Amino acid sequence: MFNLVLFGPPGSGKGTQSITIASTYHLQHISTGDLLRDEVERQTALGVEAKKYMDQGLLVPDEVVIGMISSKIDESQDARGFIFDGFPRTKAQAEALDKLLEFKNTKIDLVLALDVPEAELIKRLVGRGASSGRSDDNEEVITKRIKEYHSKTEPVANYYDAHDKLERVKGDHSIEDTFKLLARHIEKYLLPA
Ligand code: B4P
Repeated sequence: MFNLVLFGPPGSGKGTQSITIASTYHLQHISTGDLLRDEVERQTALGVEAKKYMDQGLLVPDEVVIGMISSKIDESQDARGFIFDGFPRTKAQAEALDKLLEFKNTKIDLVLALDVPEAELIKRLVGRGASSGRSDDNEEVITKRIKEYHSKTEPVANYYDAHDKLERVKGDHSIEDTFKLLARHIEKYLLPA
């Protein structure tokens, strides 16, 4: 089994790249952003709670996200491996993920951190907001999301660096060229399926 975390600030291209990585290497894609938006759309109790945070650019509480991930991993028993997109976003989530995977006799193999300048992040997210209508893609909320990233999520990179799992990749190239850079790291572990 090969398990990958795709890490980076909001708008760095985690979701965009995860889709291609998942299909190229046959990995099960788990995006906490997508899972949360699905709960919001279906107006479940979890979704109603999560929306309060997402609309403000804040992270959803750890216990909500960890519970959601745990059941998603359980649903995918036969996967070749997982690509975690947008998770973990706090040190508590990283520790919880290690425990969940250990219980399944597996672990995180590689963490790829996308590095994109802040002005480019804002430009991309404002652009996405204009076309998708996502409620968290307006300039005021984007600024809060980036602040939340620096205070709560960036320390997760140090956590994985201390475990020798982190590789930094420049994410301000085209979508195709960024994928090629990511693929170079992934293919040290597994080839396209
Ligand atoms: P997410 O859904 O994870 O979204 P994101 O960080 O905004 O975007 P991502 O990095 O995936 O960027 P994308 O590829 O879409 O999070 C949304 C919210 O959910 C969070 O704020 C939080 O409230 C909540 N949440 C999610 N996970 C959580 C967790 N674990 N704990 C707590 N709360 C959680 O790219 C963005 C745009 O850029 C797109 O329009 C794309 O087309 C464009 N783009 C991508 N790559 C490009 C490139 N190379 N060049 C030009 N444009 C590019």
